[in-house]
Amino acid sequence: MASSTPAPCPPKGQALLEAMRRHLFSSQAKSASLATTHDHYVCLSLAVRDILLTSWVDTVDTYTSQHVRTATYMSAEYLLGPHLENNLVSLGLREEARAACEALGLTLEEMLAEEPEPGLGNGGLGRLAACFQESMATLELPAIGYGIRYEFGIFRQQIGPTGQMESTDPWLARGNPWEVIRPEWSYPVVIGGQTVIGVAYDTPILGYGVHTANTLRLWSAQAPDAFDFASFNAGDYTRAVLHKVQSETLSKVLYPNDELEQGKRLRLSQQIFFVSCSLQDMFRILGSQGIPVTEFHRKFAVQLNDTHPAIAVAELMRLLIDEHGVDWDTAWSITTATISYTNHTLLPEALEAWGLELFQQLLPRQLQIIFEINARFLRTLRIRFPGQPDLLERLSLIEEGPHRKVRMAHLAVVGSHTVNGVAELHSRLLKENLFAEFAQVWPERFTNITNGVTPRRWLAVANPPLAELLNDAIGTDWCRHLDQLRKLEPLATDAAFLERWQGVREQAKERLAATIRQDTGVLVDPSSLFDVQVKRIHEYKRQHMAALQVVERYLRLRAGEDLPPRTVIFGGKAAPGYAMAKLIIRLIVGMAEIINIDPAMDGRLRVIFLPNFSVKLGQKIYPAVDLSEQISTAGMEASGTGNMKMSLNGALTIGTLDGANIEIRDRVGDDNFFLFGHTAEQLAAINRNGYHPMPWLENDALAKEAIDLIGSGHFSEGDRDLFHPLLANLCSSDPFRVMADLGDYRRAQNEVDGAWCDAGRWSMMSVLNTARCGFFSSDRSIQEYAERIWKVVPVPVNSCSVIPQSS
Ligand code: OAK
Repeated sequence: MASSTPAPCPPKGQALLEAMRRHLFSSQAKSASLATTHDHYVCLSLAVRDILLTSWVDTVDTYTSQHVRTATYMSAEYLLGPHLENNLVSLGLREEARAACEALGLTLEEMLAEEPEPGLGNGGLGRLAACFQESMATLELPAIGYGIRYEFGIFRQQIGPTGQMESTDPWLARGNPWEVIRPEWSYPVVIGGQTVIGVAYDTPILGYGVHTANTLRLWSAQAPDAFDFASFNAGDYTRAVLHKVQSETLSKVLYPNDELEQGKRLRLSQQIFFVSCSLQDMFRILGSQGIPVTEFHRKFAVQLNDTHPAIAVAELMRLLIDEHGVDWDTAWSITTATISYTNHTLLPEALEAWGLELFQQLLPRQLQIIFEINARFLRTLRIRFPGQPDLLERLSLIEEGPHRKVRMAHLAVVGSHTVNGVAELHSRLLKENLFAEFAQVWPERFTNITNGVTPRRWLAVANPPLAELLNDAIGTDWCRHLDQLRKLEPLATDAAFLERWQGVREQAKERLAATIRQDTGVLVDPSSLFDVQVKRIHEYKRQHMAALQVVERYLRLRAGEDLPPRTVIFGGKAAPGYAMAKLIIRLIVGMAEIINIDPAMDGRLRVIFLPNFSVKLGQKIYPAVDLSEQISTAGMEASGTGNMKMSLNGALTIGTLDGANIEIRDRVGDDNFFLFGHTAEQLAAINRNGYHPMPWLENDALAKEAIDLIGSGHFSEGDRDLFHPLLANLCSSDPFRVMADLGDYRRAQNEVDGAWCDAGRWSMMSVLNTARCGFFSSDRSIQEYAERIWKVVPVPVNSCSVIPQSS
């Protein structure tokens, strides 16, 4: 707790302070003497919530009274991150809250640290959904986010000597001041003949500097009855609560797989559960506004965030036909005019396909509808493409064979008016590969919308010193119009500005160094080059290639080479069942243990694995990155969004021509980006000729030495077997083409070393990265969705409360 005498509170801070005191009594039922830090956090959050409630209620009133066209975003994941600071920034009240805390002998940082983050997502897809919600509100677009209120979010990761250890994430254990339960909006969903009830929990999503507060509506599963009285009276207590327990399992926990489909019964149940509740909610809204169901597509645009909600195609048909008496053809026109689908990966292991038996057991009526959709679809194909039964089989919604399956991506494409990829290259590859034949059938259906990130969370909240420098240098408009960052360009050669820029960067690096010390016990030098790769651990993202590079650097330093000091920082979770990803973590941890205590390194190399990468931790990391590692195998990373967050905060990228890296390089300029590696086309050509890593490895003495060192047990306490699966894979099939790119990666890393030695030039390149990254705002992405796909227009909310405009 702060002990110095607090400065006098400004008027709004005074109001917050009073509200905090009031909530301590009326919400927490405590006196000051018994209040914990968590109580104070809850009181501050409730005080902030009181302020934003006006906007929230006014927004709903405005949308309802004006019968506005509404975008609804359906996503199984929302990786939201903490709300408090984001809401304070959106309301322009961060400094007032700081003053209020200080008046109570607290610090704002203590309060922020108390907030558990809602980790209701795995990685890129879930975080994008969260950025999009915030941008929709900021752009004053009528929108609702629909998803699942998982009781346990993404697992917590601890790092021990054996690598990753998982534990549960009980983020709701102490309550959640940001949500409101709406028991009056609950809907039945029949799954496998049993009825489950979905209850709405609403969270306000504030726009920045506007009065719009949209709703994120997450469904929690409940049994229709607390228990079965017949069993209870017969003394069978377990049976009496069985259905309750089974039902509530539906929203219990987030599946921790990123881009890996496991085809589990519970997962399909989760999907129909949240999709059906959401669609029923839309019918309820329609009814409450007196709009006929045949106008569904005029009232709502429904965006599917990948195929997890693709069952919506069949469920909307079912609701229209069975519940609302609409005929098939009208229902189909409405459905396809309503739904659009975003694909987020080309990886085949992420493609959802549900076994027919399971589908039949759980969702017999929806399966019947899917068969009918398919029959009609194949009939039109047969007429357009006569005599091509193979084409029909390839495009069918049903995969034939001994285990017939429903192809959810095909259902999504057939049921949507628009299908988009998330970066230029990704959208092109979708049209050329995954959906090539669909693109021949419906070329006009496919488009691209490049991803973006919200500058509020990823700059204003995460990096206040940089935000302040920007405000001084180019005004405050950048936060709503990120293109304004262009105004920084002339300052990239201004010595006084560069000095301030350097100061901001040093602050961020010192802050991260303190976190590293706290979380890992390792001391790092904030003046060393911070080389960072944080993202889910996956072989296609090639953390093992970065690890090999670190081993090579270690060998070169030991051999007496003079290289500038580097701190190589890794972070990210591995899916609990993904053995190779866990082994990669184990390797990094083993390397860190040896390298960080080797006196021969003389402080010139540190390796860090930061445990439990999350939105909160990301906010500390992104501002402190000098070198952003975006090194996926070309053609495999759909877009990436960490690449945008780092570049926006002034990092330089070392990267392949993959995903949005290509567009980042196009914008920041090839002089300000370290490019390496084969292109997707080159890799395709190599693959056609039959790839083998050995020829690449045989010509590369340093790579061989690094692999041998790992194989010798140097990083595994003498255990020569531990990393065998990883090394054998690299040397035999090398599915992610590490060996083909390793030499060029080394060349680019050497260029980085050279560039880092010219501090002035590096700073200039850093400024240019920020200056030219305005395109990658999620406001721009959402503007494109709204104009090109949803046809939804802004509806400003007038409110009597005043919102200050500053970041
Ligand atoms: C997760 C599960 C299934 C399918 C895709 C994902 C996913 O997270 N994909 C990621 O989506 C991000 C947002 O579009 C992209 O930036 C990442 O490149 C992509 O891997």
